[in-house]
Amino acid sequence: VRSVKRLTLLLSAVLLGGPPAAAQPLPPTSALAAEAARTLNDPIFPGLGQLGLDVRHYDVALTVAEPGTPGLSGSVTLTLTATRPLAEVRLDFFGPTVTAVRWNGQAVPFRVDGAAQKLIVMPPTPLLPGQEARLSAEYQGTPGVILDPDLDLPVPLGWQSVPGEGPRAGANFTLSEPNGTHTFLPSNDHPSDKATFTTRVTVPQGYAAAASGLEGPVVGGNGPQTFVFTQAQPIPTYALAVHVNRFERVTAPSVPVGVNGSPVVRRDYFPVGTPQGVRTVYARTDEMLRVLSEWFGPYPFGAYGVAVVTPRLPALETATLSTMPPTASERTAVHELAHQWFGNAVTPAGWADVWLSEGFATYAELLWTESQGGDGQAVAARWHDTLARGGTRPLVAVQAGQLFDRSAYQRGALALHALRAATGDVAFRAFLHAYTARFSGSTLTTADFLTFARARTGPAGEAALRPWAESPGLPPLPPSSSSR
Ligand code: TYR
Repeated sequence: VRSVKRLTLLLSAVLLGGPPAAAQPLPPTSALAAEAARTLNDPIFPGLGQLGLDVRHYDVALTVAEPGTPGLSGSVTLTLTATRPLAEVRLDFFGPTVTAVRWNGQAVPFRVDGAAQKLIVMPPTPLLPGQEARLSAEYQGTPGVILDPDLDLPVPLGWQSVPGEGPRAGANFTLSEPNGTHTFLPSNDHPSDKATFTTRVTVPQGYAAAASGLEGPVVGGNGPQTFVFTQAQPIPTYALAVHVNRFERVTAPSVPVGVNGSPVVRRDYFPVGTPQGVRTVYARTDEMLRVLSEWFGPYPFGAYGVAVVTPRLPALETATLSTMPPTASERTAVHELAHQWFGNAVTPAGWADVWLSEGFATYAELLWTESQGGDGQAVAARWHDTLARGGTRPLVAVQAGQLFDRSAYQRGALALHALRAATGDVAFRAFLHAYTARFSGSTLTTADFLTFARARTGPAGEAALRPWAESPGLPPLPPSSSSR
């Protein structure tokens, strides 16, 4: 969703008395086809996305007939618009076999390009800026496997299957950052195109599904049941959570830290048999929500909680429902919660800017430590030591292996510590509130961040950030901020 552009289109449609596209002459067909093949040209993942495509909403229906096995059947309707004429719609997809595609309800030709990981759809007429269309796809089979050795993750990305073993039930869930969502969902799989989601998951009796957003009534009685979730605020595709397991759904009183003090629904999902020690890590989520919202501004979504998985994978900040391994610490819990603001609501425009997610989430760990009476400056000093010993780089990543490295996390966090030291706590907090208010629901680059910091905190704030953003070496440890 690119709301500013949408507003501009809407305004010009109103002012000109018709859709703006009608007035523009169309380029010749061959030029349109070449245009349609352009991706978003992300410097780290150049193949992702389609230039000019804007997906506003995904209405996803997934059926998991045998939890714990990879098989899946899906049906999705995307609400699309375009910011340039598109003769073809090229969605990222490396999933099961596509059986049907419809355009505004009418069957249309399509093809799958496995090498490019695209589902290519030919609409009856090009999609023009300002027009909206509904593209539906049906698919069934086994999701693709996306391995990126550079990322150092222990599993392939995307749709996960955990076979049942002994008393443990089979389970499935998504672990998609950065580019795994298109293993199970045809999508414009790049953070610059955020969208809202309706997710319906059908599972056998005895199982439960969980997904990003607020849960609606369960559909179905005896036999398979369908769980429905509405994610009403736009999120990046990688942040979509889908979980299937034999779950205990544990609710807690809502916490009034949403926009204008609105209640944030609290629910956690624990696989049946999850030990108490694992659950204890989440006993203070309400306090974490209060502490972080004081620093960051209102919590941006309608719900928060975790879904615990059994494999020992890295935790992931899936929207409204963080995905947590059984080994996660309280510190990891704070980190994933902070990502709801930074990553899910305020989103880096491309993968090179991922420190805007990881640096802020890491800094939240320090803020939480301080709120519990701990020594934040000691935390910062440890980060600085780690970077001094292990090496570091400027904040904007230039290759996949850097996305989740020490510099994205600790150097990114120290950049914020430097800003705080330069401005004092009061101005730093005001800056964070203004930042989330300005960029929640949208995306930004590192350059946008620096511009915004200068506008809000003046040349001193920008000067504190610059060396962290740009210097090849390690700037000195910022001093502890006084509570000015
Ligand atoms: N973003 C995660 C964090 O909170 C790390 C991660 C990255 C986890 C990619 C999974 C993944 O696929 O730090």
